[in-house]
Amino acid sequence: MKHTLPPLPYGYDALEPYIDARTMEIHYTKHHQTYVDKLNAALEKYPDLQGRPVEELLKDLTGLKVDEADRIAIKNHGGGHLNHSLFWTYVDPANKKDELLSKEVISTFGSLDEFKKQFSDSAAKLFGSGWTWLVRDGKTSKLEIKNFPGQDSPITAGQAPIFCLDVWEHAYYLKYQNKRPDYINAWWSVLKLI
Ligand code: MN3
Repeated sequence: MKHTLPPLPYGYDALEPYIDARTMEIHYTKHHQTYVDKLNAALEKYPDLQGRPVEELLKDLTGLKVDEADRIAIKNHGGGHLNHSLFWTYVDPANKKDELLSKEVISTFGSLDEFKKQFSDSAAKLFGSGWTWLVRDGKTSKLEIKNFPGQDSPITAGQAPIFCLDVWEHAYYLKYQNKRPDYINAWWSVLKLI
């Protein structure tokens, strides 16, 4: 079984003007597709792993019986595949506000504005390429804002994904160039979950 690009349930222009159609098209059909293809290539030698969901591979990353180079490839490209699959669902224009989550965010961070400020700061400060996440910690069950470098998945670190922001330059460069804070600001307009 090969991993495949999940269908995008909305048009490339659905997040305009905040995230432009050209960026969405390239991000989904080129960047995400490449992670899928390279994950499949990394699993070629391991037929017993090919049927396992990418979440399982990433949760059990250190326990996989694979060569070290392939473990790194599964981490990077499996992470890239899962991160993008989740990212597309979090910004789905059909999403509604999650009242329970919003209440928990307010009780954890003080207010929605304070949460957004902390999350935006974290995303702005992330050095190089990576993702900023709202996660639920596996041990404390508390909500936390976390940066992960590259395509590392919170799942590998024992944290449950709530939502995320892709701060790789490929996610915003065409429209925002070096102005990452403008992209972060715009992204709040397409995140309807809180
Ligand atoms: Mn990306």
